[in-house]
Amino acid sequence: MRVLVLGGDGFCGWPTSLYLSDRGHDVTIVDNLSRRKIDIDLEVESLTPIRPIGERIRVWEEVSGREIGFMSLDLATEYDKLVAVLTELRPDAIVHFAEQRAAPYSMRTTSTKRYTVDNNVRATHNLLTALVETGIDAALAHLGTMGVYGYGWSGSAPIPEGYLTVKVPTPDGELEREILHPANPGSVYHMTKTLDQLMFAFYAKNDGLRITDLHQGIVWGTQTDQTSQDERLINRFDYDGDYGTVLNRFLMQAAIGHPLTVHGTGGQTRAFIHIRDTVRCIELAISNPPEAGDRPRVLNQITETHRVLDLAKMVGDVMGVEIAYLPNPRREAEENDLIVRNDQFLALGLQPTTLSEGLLGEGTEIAKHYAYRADPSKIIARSVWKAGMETADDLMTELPAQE
Ligand code: NAD
Ligand code: USQ
Repeated sequence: MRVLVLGGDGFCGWPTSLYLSDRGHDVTIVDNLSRRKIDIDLEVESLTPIRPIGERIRVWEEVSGREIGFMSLDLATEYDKLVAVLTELRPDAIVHFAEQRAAPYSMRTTSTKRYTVDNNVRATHNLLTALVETGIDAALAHLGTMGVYGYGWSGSAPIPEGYLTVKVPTPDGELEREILHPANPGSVYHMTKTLDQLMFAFYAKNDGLRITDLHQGIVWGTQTDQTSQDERLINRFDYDGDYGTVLNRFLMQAAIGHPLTVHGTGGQTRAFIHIRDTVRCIELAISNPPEAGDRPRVLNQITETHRVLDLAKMVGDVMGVEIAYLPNPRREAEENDLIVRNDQFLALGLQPTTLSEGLLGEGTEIAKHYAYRADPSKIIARSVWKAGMETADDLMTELPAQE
């Protein structure tokens, strides 16, 4: 298949591009490299030394003999260029990763809230209108998030895959309907994903676009079989308070002997997936698209759920580091249950990579290997959901000083 990977320079996009290329697909990456620019603004770098996109692509060709195309393009602002790229390449499938994806970054300032909405909503809408304008009937797979459902809204009932069956009372009795699961975002970033869902529903209904929305859990791990073939292909590893996600952060913190930064009681339960499964799910999704006229297909792209505190205890026990219970900078429930349906990916043949000490060990090795690149001052999450919330800096004196 000819596949466009939008956001193909990012944490999920780069390994997906290499995986699809390795599997024989003809891949072109579209990215405006905004994620690299945000690192510069935040004065932080991926723990792993990621190479410039041109070098990454050259090394992949050297290693695999396969070419990957690259187009520098801002999906949110360069609409005409997007139409030109689509018209020229006429992709069979499009994978859309290209959004600002960090909840803490989206809550940092008024400016980052506005940027996140402007970037994400416009990028998605431009893509949809460009597909309609060009008449390209590509299978579109978008990376959504488990966070669109919110946490704890339906108690301990399993979260369905996108749609919920409800009973509507009428004077003549109850009607049964399937509706999009109510949206309950916990950050401006998550809110943009709920807005994306409405745009998908409209364009699938009105224009027959074939859309799959992948409600992905927190991705952990770093390397795949492809990115580990040469150090210059290494994937990014975010550990800072804005972009680092919880399990990778704990692995990195443990590797440098930093207390594990549990927010609040650590009673938050979240869904997880390893990066190796992310790339497999993407290929399954673009190979099994809905038909024109179908509503968007929603798949929960997760393999397991864990409580944050259980993860901290697991990492802490294996690595011999303490847990630091920090004031939670987010407005979120202290505790929640989470049971998630993921039947569709299992039926498509996904064999989940579950969290095991072996994989934790691999993550820890990478974190230890590049620990010299870590800036410990960037670890604490300082972005608060509401002005005036207590911050972890109040406890900083209690945390051991870092080199
Ligand atoms: P990332 O920030 O590493 O990658 C996103 C890429 O998109 C970056 O390379 C960035 O430069 C590019 N991009 C952003 N806006 C763009 C624009 N307007 N035009 C062109 N390129 C643009 O993020 P990631 O972790 O790889 O996440 C990819 C997608 O998966 C996101 O949509 C995210 O919401 C979703 N997701 C990620 C996770 C996770 O744990 N990382 C979990 C669930 C869902
Ligand atoms: N947390 C800690 N300590 C930390 C970091 C996080 O206790 O050092 C807690 C948070 O308070 C939260 C949970 O861990 O309760 C998850 O936080 P996270 O930063 O790992 O994940 P999140 O903000 O939800 O965002 C990430 C990705 C996002 C994706 C989402 C999937 O950045 O792109 O959409 O995971 S999901 O969470 O399923 O919605």
